[in-house]
Amino acid sequence: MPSRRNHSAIPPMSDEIDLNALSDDDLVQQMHDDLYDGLKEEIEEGVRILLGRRWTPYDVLTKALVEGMRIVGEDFRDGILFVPEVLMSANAMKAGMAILRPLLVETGAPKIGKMVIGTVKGDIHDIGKNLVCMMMEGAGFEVVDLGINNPVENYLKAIEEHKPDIVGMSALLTTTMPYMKVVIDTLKDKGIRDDYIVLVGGAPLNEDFARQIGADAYCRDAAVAVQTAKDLIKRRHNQRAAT
Ligand code: B1M
Repeated sequence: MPSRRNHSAIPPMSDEIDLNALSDDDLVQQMHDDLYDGLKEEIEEGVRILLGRRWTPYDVLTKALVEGMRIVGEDFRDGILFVPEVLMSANAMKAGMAILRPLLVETGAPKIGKMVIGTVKGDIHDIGKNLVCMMMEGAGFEVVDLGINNPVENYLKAIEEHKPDIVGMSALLTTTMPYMKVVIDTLKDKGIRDDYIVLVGGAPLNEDFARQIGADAYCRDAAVAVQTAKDLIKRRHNQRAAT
């Protein structure tokens, strides 16, 4: 089992640790280690403990899970972790997210817009996209999740079927991010590009790239995606009201 650099001061054998006995800070450190080691059950337990201590689902998500995944990402990049290990971390992360999902999407608010979103063709990374889905749902958007590895045809079919306000795309690889332009160019060719707000996100993207491919905005993270979606929907409504 991989061992994290700068491991926390807590002894490494997670199954010998009573997670309940740890302070909040130590528990979060331990969860970073457990995520690193792909320990699904420990992550589930940690999430439940933090929620029981009245942490908000958003804080559990960002401080315990997303931060833990950031550390995994660094060591994956540096060749310390490899695909099978990262897959285990990803599964542990997803298990934690599954507990948080109903809490984050719980909202009695009327729907403020609809988004179709998917990870683009050739790309199977979905943790970030799933997070965006959860946060958007929590903010009152209806979300149609196309999953991973989506060719342009999937976006077109979903647009036709669901008539969304927003088309969202996620890409985590430098080799797959250009495919976002394929989708946007196809919308342009069909004369429907301006019918939708197009939002893009994923670690290798930036604002320049989003501008170059003709997206409406680049979203650095899920919280930015929510705020950007709200702002652009509002702007659209105002424009329509003015005409
Ligand atoms: Co992959 N992987 N991976 N990987 N992986 C990266 C992306 C990489 C940067 C790691 C590295 O440093 N080397 C690297 C890409 C390098 C590059 O392109 N320059 C890489 C590589 C190379 C690969 C493979 C090619 C490895 C191989 O096979 N040799 C392979 C590719 C498979 C494929 O897609 N065809 C691969 C496979 C995998 C796993 C399957 C093992 C696993 C994915 C599991 C899964 O997703 N179900 C995996 C993982 C987990 C990662 C890292 C470690 C973590 C990604 C993640 O989940 N981050 C990643 C390293 C990294 O990113 N630092 C890496 C946490 C997540 C919350 O953040 O996804 O950025 P993120 O999402 C954020 C924002 O970006 C934004 O909001 C999210 C939430 O705040 N956002 C959006 C994302 N999408 C959005 C869409 C929006 C809006 C905002 O629409 C509106």
